[in-house]
Amino acid sequence: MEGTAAVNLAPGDNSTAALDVERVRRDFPILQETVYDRPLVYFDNAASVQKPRQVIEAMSEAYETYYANVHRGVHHMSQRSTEVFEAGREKVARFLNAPSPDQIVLTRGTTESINLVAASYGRAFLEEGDEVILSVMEHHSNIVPWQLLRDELGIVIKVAPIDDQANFLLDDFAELLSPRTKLVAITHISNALGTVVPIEAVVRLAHEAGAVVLVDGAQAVAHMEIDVQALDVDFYAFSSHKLYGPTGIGGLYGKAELLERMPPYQGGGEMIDVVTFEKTTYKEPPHRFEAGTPAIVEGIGLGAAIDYVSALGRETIAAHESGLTEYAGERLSSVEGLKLHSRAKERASIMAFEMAGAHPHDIGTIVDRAGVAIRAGHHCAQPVMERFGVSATARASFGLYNTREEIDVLVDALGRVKEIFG
Ligand code: 7TS
Repeated sequence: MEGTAAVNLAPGDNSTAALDVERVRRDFPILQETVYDRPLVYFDNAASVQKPRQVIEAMSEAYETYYANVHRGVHHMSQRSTEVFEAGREKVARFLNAPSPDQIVLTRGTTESINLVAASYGRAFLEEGDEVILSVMEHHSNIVPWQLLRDELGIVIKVAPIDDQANFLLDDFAELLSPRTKLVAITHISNALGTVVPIEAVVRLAHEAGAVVLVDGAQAVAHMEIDVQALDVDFYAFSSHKLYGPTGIGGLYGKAELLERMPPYQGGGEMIDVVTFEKTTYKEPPHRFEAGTPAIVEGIGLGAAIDYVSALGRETIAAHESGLTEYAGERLSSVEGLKLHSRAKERASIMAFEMAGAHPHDIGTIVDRAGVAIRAGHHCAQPVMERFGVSATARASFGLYNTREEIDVLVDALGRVKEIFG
């Protein structure tokens, strides 16, 4: 069936769905490409995932048949663009189980969502001496906005640790909480290690201390079921491009009572109610935080990506990826001289490793010759690199279209790294 996602129900069991990977792979045109005459093995999914044709086609269709600016025109095309764009927001709300689409601010992505909270909520409600808790695993985009606020307001940043196996230490986190803690900004899944943070417990403890919680969901949205109400998070940030959608768009979920109290952080068209030179009044959320023409077609693409992922089912995707992660764990530990950093008990499909004698960039270059795309570097998480005493690691990260055979290709290529550097 054209346009439907590839799920096979196991015979006689309607509750277990297994992912039909071969069929899913046919949805992704780029997977037909070759690199140095080898089939592309794309293991850089934590940086950005590839796009199914359903997303590409939804975006082309918008440009070819109904594109116009949104929220402004009475004409047909503008109304149709607005409808499909706003349907994207509704899909995000359903996908995260937000009570209302009005609680979804569309942004450029996770980075902009976190900066929005720092610039609006932070400036309005934090003051000198107030404490913000981060974890040592944060991506730079969940560190630097708080440092900018520290420079401006004199807030204090505290850092929750992990152990040598990369497990998040909940008890140590609890000890950092104090009556001065106003905000906890924490990743759901570490992009550098794959560690899954126990968000429900973090939120419970933070709320008991009177702090609000912002979760960086950049690495989580495509890999697990997210229910912002069940998690009871105050803010949840994500990027479309890690969710099989286009770049340039993402979102911020916020609790209604918080968004309503927050002042605008950027001024322009779309976010105002009435403007005079004396005084301007602002729209209600989410539009109050969306100054200027939004990423219209990207929003439409994001809606198509959510349809795609939802049709496959996040539980089905998670089961497939957890099988891959387990297999990769076994295969990688058989490679002589390889040290795995991703060893937390609760972890997602991200495998960070080092190899004795070989710089991660050399590993990346050698496996690239075999068609395998992995990432080498500090993964925009320099503090956690320092925690492990390294400046860089190699990282293979899996998405819904990856297979065990592809992991075998990586492991063979790592054998060549060993031959050269071992
Ligand atoms: N937070 C986490 C946990 C991330 O993994 C990333 C991007 C971001 C925030 C920023 O997202 P953006 O879409 O606003 O840029 N992570 C990565 C990565 O691991 N390699 O490249 C980008």
